Amino acid sequence: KILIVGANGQLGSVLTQALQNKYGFENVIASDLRPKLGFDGYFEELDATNFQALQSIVKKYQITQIYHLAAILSANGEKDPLRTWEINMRSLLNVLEVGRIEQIDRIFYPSTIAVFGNLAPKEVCPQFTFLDPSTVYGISKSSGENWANYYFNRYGLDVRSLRYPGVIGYQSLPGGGTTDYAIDIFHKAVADEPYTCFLAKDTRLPMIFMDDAIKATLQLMEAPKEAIKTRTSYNLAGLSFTPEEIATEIKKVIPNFVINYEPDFRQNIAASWPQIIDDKEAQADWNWQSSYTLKDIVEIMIHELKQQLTFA
Ligand code: VAH
Repeated sequence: KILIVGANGQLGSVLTQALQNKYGFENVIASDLRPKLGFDGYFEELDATNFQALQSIVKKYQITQIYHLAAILSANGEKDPLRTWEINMRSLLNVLEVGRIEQIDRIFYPSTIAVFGNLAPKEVCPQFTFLDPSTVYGISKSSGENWANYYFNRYGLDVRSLRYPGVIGYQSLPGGGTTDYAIDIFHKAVADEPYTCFLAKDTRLPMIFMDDAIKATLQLMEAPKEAIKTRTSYNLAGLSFTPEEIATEIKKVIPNFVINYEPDFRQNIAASWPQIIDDKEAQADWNWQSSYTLKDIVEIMIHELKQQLTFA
């Protein structure tokens, strides 16, 4: 039985469905602060900063795997740094502790390219380098990676983790990250509205298509234990592009699309992150390979969002 914490989020909602399809409806328990309208499946209301509440759900369903996807992201996190730290760390420590006490088989913990800061190489950022995050979100995730590694080494808890780039999907909306522009831009484009980008036009960032992000997550979680050599978190790459490049690609499909640039505080966050990620360890250890180009992503996003508009 699998428990998903943060099942209403951008990634959580899509991952929940993927897990239901793969392991069967009755074997997946979604949880989040509030129930989600129209959700199809097993659901529990859960605030993961409450250890007892988490433990009782784990016991109730005899949970064997946890995907812990709840967190406050980079841009939102800066509004209240201490609260962000509390929520991101307390929920992780609760998940790790419940994993240890209830002898959970496997835990998934998402990390991020936000663990890197100005000391890490910007072009082609390797797996092992300085971690000097610029946001409280990044600080919580780099600490979280070390906690994951600690629980593995000290207690043998099988925690696995990926450093996601910005995730682009049509199924859900992101919640307060710096890479959100790459989803927002499509929603404006298909509605025939101009888009005002909060990053400068030449800000190159690592991104990944949702289907690739889900594929990588399932692949990592299914890999044999011996294959997982990195117990902090794996670098994961899809592709990298700038706002100007994605706008140019969108204009090939929607010629009237207009983009303006008004960089705000998120520009500084983006500027502290690597532009390109080297994920050769993920490729070597568990055969990771991304499959979507910018052209693919733009075509699929526009097609799917147009359909959503038609049927809404
Ligand atoms: C954010 N999408 O922008 C997240 C992320 C790659 C960064 O983890 O905060």
